[in-house]
Amino acid sequence: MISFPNDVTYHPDRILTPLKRTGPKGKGEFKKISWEQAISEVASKLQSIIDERGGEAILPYSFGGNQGKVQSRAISNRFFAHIGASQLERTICGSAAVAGVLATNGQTTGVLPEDIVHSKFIVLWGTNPILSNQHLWPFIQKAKSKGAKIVTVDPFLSKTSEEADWHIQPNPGTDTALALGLMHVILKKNLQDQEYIDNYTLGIKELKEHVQKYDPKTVAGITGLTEETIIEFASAYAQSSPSLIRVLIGMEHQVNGASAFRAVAMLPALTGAWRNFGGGLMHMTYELFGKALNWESINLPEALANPKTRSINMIELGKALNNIELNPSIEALFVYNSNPAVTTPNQNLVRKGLERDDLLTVVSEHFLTDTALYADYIFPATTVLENWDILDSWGTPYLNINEPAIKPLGESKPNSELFRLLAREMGIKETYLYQSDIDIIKKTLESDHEFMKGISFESLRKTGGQKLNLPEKWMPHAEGNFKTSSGKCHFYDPSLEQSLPDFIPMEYSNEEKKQYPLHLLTIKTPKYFLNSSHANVDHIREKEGKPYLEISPKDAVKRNIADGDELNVFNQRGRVYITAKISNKVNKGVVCMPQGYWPSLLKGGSSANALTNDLLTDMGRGGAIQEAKVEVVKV
Ligand SMILES: Nc1nc2c(c(=O)[nH]1)N[C@H]1C(S)=C(S)[C@@H](COP(=O)(O)OP(=O)(O)OC[C@H]3O[C@@H](n4cnc5c(=O)[nH]c(N)nc54)[C@H](O)[C@@H]3O)O[C@H]1N2
Ligand SMILES: Nc1nc2c(c(=O)[nH]1)N[C@H]1C(S)=C(S)[C@@H](COP(=O)(O)OP(=O)(O)OC[C@H]3O[C@@H](n4cnc5c(=O)[nH]c(N)nc54)[C@H](O)[C@@H]3O)O[C@H]1N2
Ligand SMILES: [Mo]
Repeated sequence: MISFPNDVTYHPDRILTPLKRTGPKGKGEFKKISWEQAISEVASKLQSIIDERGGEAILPYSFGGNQGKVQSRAISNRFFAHIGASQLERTICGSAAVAGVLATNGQTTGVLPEDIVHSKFIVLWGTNPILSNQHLWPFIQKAKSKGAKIVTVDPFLSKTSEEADWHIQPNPGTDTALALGLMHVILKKNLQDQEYIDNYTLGIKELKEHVQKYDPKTVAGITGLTEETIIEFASAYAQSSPSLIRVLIGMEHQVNGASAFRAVAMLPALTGAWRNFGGGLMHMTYELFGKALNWESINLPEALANPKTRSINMIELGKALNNIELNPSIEALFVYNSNPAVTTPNQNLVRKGLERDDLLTVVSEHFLTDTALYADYIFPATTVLENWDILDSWGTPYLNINEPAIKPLGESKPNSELFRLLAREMGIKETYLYQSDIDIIKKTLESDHEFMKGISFESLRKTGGQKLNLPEKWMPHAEGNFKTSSGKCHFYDPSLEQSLPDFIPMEYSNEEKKQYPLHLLTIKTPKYFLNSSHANVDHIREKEGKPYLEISPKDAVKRNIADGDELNVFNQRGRVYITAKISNKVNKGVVCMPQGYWPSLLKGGSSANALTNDLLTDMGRGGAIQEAKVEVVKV
């Protein structure tokens, strides 16, 4: 078992005082200093940068560490907006997926998680719920016990795929072609729901013409699947009812990632799956909270209206830190709720940036992460057991309140308090920077929306979390009601750069293909890490075991690699030393290693993201992290 209190809050390695760097960057040599000194020095350094180079020379960097609305955005966003900092495009997770689904449906809230128990044919498309969506898995099992067939679509034989009735294993990044191929078969076999299409969709004529070229033979060539598999999958999906496709983010990290989501999202409208309770697409639920809560309390318009400052995409952190032509160049990086030296693609470029002696790096953390090693100043952050917050949900309709269970340990402070202290030190007068956490939460809950009936600050304190007050049977598109500009499901949209989703693969030169012939997946296979979180805890890392490169028998033989051999996996961006595991979990041509391990704790000092790409996706400006080619040799 892992225990959050023991493994995080009370962990002996926890940082409990502010620290100031004493040795070279990256070496982890620090001395303890007081909050007064740390705040005074950081505030004065930020102020000098603002005076000399302008606020845009400061870049905040935050993401998934804390997803509470108060500790992830309210005060920090006001602070950075006020000082005119560069804005961060926070697109590393979900952005491309959302952009794709929105292009088709206009909203991402489809079937709700608990309603999956009514489904009879469940496609887990590029998602691995046994590991990555553990609260959904029991409902999938319940559906299975009631006779549902479970299908996974995944280039990797994930834990979930091992449990599924049918694992369909396409080449990575080819889902757009597969989805269009399924549509080809469905239309050819006349398995579509014509009435649903006529009433609630736009562009069937264009789609029909478009999918002509995605015949099973062509799609088999692209995906590596057999023609029979494609035909059988299309038929089984279209003829089962209720049929559900569950997507999360797995296939978004490809150059074609958003198009894949856009195409997959069309399938339930083509077959009319939305008509049946438990049928349709299951994705996110943020729109429900968008309506339910008073978001202006978090994203205070008067505080955020100000800056028209430039945006830097978080995927491109390495490029941004090393770009001397940026005007102004980045002089200060302020990291909280994130560990970019591990989780951001193109790790070596990120580290090269972090090594810059002229860069002021400030990190707020629980632990001395690989990012914090490069900090000039580290602030000790509270954990969720020690601060207030309010949390919406990514994929459920439950609203949660986070009430501190204990007083902050040591000198740790919530992120919100850190930014209040900096604001005060910098002489900022605006009262919105000093609003208390509880006041923000209470105001966020001030909403007359019907979804909030029966939910209040007091009731949430009693229950911890409550389901939004939704209609008993949530069937958003049983009768259309898409949230697109036309109110219909968009098979075709001339306002988009691609009016129809198309499979456009990454182009590699013959030279590159020869040098780096293997497609590398770097996915969340560790059960007990949350991205890079918890990967520093010895007994958790022991439970996960050391990382392996999964390689197919054919690719291994070709390279004279045996199980357990030490390997050097490399490309033009970096190299990772890792042990071989010959397995049938990947097809020939694909290799896979886990993400999340800290480079500093691995032999060779690099982890998965040393090999990944910082290219952006086709829509949504996400990261094509999985578009990485490598070669492997024995060391
Ligand atoms: N244990 C654990 N749980 C987690 C996390 C964690 O780190 N550890 N992280 C959390 C976070 S931040 C997120 S975003 C969610 C993500 O949860 P998921 O959306 O489930 O995403 P992943 O686990 O990244 O990938 C799911 C599957 O997609 C597959 N995949 C990769 N490329 C492709 C492709 O091109 N096509 C298809 N069809 N499949 C592909 C991978 O092989 C993998 O098995 O998980 C959350 N849950
Ligand atoms: N190769 C590859 N790279 C990936 C992915 C992949 O599948 N493959 N997945 C991507 C995805 S989906 C995501 S979401 C990102 C996640 O990437 P990150 O956002 O970097 O997430 P974590 O690795 O969990 O790091 C979060 C850090 O925040 C700290 N933290 C937690 N709570 C608090 C708090 O209240 N205050 C402060 N100051 N700090 C706190 C934790 O200690 C931890 O070090 O990684 C992405 N990177
Ligand atoms: Mo994520």
